[in-house]
Amino acid sequence: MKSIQNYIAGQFVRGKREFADVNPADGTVIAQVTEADQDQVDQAVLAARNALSGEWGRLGVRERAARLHKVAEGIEKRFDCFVQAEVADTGKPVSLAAKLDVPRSSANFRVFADMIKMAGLESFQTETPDGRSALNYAVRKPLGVVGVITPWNLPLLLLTWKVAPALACGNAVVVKPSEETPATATLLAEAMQDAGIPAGVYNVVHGFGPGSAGEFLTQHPGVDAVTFTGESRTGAAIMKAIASTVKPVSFELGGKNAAIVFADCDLEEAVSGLSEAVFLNTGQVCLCAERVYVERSIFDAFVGALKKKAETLRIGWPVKEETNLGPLISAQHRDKVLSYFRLAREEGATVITGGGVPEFGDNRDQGFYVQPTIYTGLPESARCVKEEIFGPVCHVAPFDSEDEAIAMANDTKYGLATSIWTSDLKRGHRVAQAMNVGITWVNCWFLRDLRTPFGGVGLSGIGREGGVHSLNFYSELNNICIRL
Ligand code: NAD
Ligand code: 6OH
Repeated sequence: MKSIQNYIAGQFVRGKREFADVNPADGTVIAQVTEADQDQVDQAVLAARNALSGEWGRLGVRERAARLHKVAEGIEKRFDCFVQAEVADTGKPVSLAAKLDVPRSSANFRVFADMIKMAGLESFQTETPDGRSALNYAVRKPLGVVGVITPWNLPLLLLTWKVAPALACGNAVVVKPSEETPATATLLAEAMQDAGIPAGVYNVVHGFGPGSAGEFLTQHPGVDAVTFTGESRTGAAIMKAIASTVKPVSFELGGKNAAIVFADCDLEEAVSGLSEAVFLNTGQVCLCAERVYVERSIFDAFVGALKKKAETLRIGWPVKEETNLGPLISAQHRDKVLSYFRLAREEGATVITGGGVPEFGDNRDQGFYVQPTIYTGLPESARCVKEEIFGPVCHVAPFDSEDEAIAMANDTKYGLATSIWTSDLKRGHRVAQAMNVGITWVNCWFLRDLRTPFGGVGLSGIGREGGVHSLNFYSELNNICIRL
């Protein structure tokens, strides 16, 4: 049986306890994972602290950036291993891991390596009212030891999205990947070693949240900042846990994202874009649209076309090239999604397609699949319209005016992403600017430029990462004022 270990101070280390890593496609155990105890988390934090005062702390920005480019090369060199590990852990289709997760992970290192080399900071020539003059300028310093806690849906992509800028800014990290998807974080340690990232700069501790590595890390007095991606209620628990030590936090949390489809859109483009926005990664992307608002005159045509798309998705073994819909991550998560399928019916939904579990007649019946599902007919107050489900499911509702669409889209405690589908450019701008979210796409979805601000409002998060926003979060700025 494969074993997945912690990575502390440049060494792969076992612990006293192990837990099973399960393949969501058929429920089989694919590896045993070492669970880090308090001692090992202490060791990882100490290793990171020591690394800051060692070679890593003395490296200039150019050399740091060069090594991060080598990490990207190391990911590319192990491309197939990363793809296989991600597919086995998550059940996502191999085509998706090869197109999205792994290429984006090396891109994360390349972009932040380049950005830190180019990054400038403010300076001000100062004149005070009492006639003195000074020069003010800021310098960037690492935060120190950064705790990185990540979810299971895009494991390597989301981990490197935080690790790359943290290292670019000169920090050392202790990462706690999701217990559901431990493999690629440990594999990344090999790329770190090859790239000459000194021991202790990148540490991995495996385990769970409460009473395990996640909690040990967030509560650790030696951790200077915490960056977290995951559920909103986990964000709240982490915030509580770290309140007494007053650390900076960056939170990328859940969503209940809306899409607004106007009658003047290119219908084919909108249907195909929304099929991705609803079903990509089996709906397990924080940016996925679970609420789709469609102008009444094209409502029936849109629903019919989206149903057709949903029914032609190829649900199957994740390792097969032709598969474009895999299982959900776990039995527990499938129970949650199925409980919303039941609730939708109780709340009075019309089932356009799906709403159940596919039958294969082979080992996939022990996996965690659900059907791609579309509902209509729910009131806006329904729990299925208000709560994040995180599965391949959406509710489609009609609207009659732009104002009504905006009001419905914004009627949520979340505020991560929206997509707007229209061929009227002015309307696209106007509606985009009315959205209470961190990210709005017009005539596209999940089209990323890593220099742009990324994050959410309300229950969807605190702060922004991406581009200079990441550099600013992962740095302390020291402003220096020189009397002239
Ligand atoms: P989760 O919150 O259950 O777990 C995320 C991580 O937090 C895991 O590593 C987990 O072990 C750890 N954790 C759990 N409890 C903890 C605690 N008390 N202290 C410290 N660590 C703890 O999230 P998930 O189920 O893995 O991921 C799905 C959720 O993540 C969805 O809500 C989704 O919307 C959200 N998400 C958001 C973004 C974004 O960018 N906004 C991106 C991806 C996923
Ligand atoms: C959430 O599941 C997806 C998040 C995506 C990013 O953080 C990104 O940088 O594209």
